[in-house]
Amino acid sequence: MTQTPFPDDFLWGCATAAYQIEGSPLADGAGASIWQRFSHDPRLMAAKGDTGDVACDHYNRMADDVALMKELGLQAYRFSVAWGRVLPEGTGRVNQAGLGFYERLVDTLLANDIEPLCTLYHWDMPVALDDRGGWLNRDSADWFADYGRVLFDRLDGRVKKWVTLNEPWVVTDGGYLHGALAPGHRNMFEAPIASHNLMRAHGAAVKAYRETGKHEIGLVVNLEPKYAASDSPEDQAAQRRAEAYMNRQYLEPAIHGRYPPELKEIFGEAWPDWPAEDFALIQQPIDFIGVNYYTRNVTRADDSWPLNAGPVPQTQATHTTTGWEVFPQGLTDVLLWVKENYGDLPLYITENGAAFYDPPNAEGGRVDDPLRVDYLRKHIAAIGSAIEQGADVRGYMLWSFLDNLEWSLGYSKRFGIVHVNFETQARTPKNSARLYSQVIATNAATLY
Ligand code: GBH
Repeated sequence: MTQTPFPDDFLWGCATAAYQIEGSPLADGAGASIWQRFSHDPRLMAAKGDTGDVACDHYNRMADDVALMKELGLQAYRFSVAWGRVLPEGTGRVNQAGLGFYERLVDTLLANDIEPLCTLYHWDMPVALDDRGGWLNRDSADWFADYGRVLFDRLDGRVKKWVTLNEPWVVTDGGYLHGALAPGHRNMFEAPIASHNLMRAHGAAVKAYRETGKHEIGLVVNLEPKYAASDSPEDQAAQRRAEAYMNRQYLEPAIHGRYPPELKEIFGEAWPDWPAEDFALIQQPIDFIGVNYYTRNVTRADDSWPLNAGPVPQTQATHTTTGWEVFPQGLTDVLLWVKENYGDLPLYITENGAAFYDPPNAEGGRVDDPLRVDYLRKHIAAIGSAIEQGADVRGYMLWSFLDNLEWSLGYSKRFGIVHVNFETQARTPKNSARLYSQVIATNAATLY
């Protein structure tokens, strides 16, 4: 048997998010989310007409979907809870039917020996709270902790790995600065406030978890290593700004209780002076860091871009259908970067995967997706390499189990290892799913 760098108890799974797969967003007394509102507004949604109304109909097909996970050999499944199913008004009254869906999901996973990883917030704030200012309201930290308590009380023990937020950078940059994602604001003064309140909410939820929770809770960040285009002081400074903005804006306060100084330079007068006590709340000890990795950036000073940092296009490289460069080495580099800058916390890859062209129909019951197979092989090997160099990586959650609603890009971008025919809802494992089953069965030894 070939040597594998992956430890015996390494956790292999897949990830999804509620609004992207569930459908039936208003069923059984659920309160609408900002994504319900955003996707139904043609002025906001880029892929007009694509909504989460049906998505993968996972809300009605949960048991079959878990059976398919079992068939593929998944050991873990990272899902998110739609806040408004559990608390239709965002706070206060609990909707037992909505909570019941997640309880059934968790029980079905456990009955199939699949470990649940539960994310509290994957971008779908209840509209009732958005109408009160959403993440711009300082009370959002308390709303979020109260919501967390409802889930911890009901599910801790059955769920042993919790995530507070998925990618606060994307929530802020997409939702409050550039308007490409819900709630669709474009406001430089709002972005730092939303970011800061997201981090206060993260801290408040971790603090609430410590009151009763007996297992692990962490934060998920999207990381794209930034490589300076040259040794010039200008490009080096651009690299530092880009890194501070995307990669350190959330890890730095969560782990070290401070912001990178570059943010003040980046936001100028839009960057407030924060109350010192906020950092004590934000810097709650966490049990792991979740890393979502898709691509990298080569960065140069370029004042036609915000941050005076622009990308250097990598014309020779392979790109996915979302236009992202395929760069496996970046995953090794970023895992070692986290270790170096944020210490020896256990790491999970909480998302990694790629959209490539797949047909809308799985003709003859098969989907040949060689580019995705190649992407996965290389990225999993890149994790192996990081482990060999000392990174404490404990698991890998492939994005994604199913083709799904790629947010404002709609159904045109397919990230699944299981093909979904959105006319018939038929599921067809792609060749990449077969590859992944082998990776799991051999703990990746077949890759070496
Ligand atoms: C994740 O975010 C989400 O958590 C998930 O819901 C989503 O479906 C999945 O990824 C796929 O998109 O244009 O080259 O500069 C992804 C975070 C941040 C990754 C922005 C790509 C831009 C790369 N993304 N980044 S580039």
